[in-house]
Amino acid sequence: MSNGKAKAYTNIALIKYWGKQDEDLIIPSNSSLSLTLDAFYTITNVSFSKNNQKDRFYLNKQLQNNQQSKKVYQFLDLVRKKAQTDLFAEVTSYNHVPTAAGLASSASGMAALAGACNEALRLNLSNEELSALARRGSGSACRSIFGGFVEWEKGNSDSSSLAHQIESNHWEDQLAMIFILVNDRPKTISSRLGMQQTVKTSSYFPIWVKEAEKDLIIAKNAIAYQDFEALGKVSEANALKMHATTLACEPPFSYWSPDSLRAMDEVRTLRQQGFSCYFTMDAGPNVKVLCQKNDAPAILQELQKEFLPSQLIIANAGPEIEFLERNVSR
Ligand code: FM0
Repeated sequence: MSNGKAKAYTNIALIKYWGKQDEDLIIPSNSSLSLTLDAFYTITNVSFSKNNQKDRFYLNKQLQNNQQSKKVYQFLDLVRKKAQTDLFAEVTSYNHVPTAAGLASSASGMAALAGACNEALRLNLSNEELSALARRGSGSACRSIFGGFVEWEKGNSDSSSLAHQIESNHWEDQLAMIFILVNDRPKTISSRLGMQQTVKTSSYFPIWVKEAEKDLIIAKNAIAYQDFEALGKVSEANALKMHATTLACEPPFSYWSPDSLRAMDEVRTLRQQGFSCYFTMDAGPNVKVLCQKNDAPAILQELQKEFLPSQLIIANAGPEIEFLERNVSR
């Protein structure tokens, strides 16, 4: 039997990944840039053993059905092939999310699973190689292998599409992200399906890809110069461009709910009042507010006038993947 255990933190993209050039290998159409966060993480233990009759996946102590386990099982098939083993696995995951917010956890989840498998099967992958492997589980997971600011270079093959940390002199430690969890949750389209529809049907998609590459350069410059306004501005603009692609789909769709609009409006109003803050949004209705750590308490106080305390969560920059105990007996 061989065990591996890893802890990976979630990440939120400032320059979004939206669209694949290769759906099977999960190679994106554009490079992206994210901030790893400390507030949400996944701890995953995987044990391969000849005593297992089949794969099993437990999330927060609940055994998941085949549908819920599909991506995990596909990932296990991939690592089994790599390690040339046919042992079945038991995967036990804990998602640490402060409230029952239903926040997406595929980034931290797949990163932790990749890390745990690397340990259990002694794949001896470097963090770069691990990033490429985690990508096969979920694209954004490749960025959760690293801490702080992370760039995922799109690459053009299985081994060249991977993330790395962006050197920033620890500037990320001076930043914060406030999550506004909106209550009016529309029926969501998964990011996998949403981007598939976008690539296939959105007339704005080719423009998006060009814009995202330009925005990425601006964001990297802003990080190099520790220019918060520049980073905030380009992040907000990039998120809006991503969401614009979905409106140009056939049929059109949107991840925004009335409360998302209210939250975005609130951020703009705060900015007019002199608060330095910018929003971003992913494939769901929650709004995330990027600000500087020193300003976070005052901005939080303002947001509390509009939203319930339970709807607001502050996150700081988070670390790279951590490998927990290793226990192998053969
Ligand atoms: O995180 O189809 O990784 O850059 O969150 O599993 O590769 O769940 F806003 C959307 C994340 C997409 C932007 O997509 O998709 C970002 C998004 P997969 P993911």
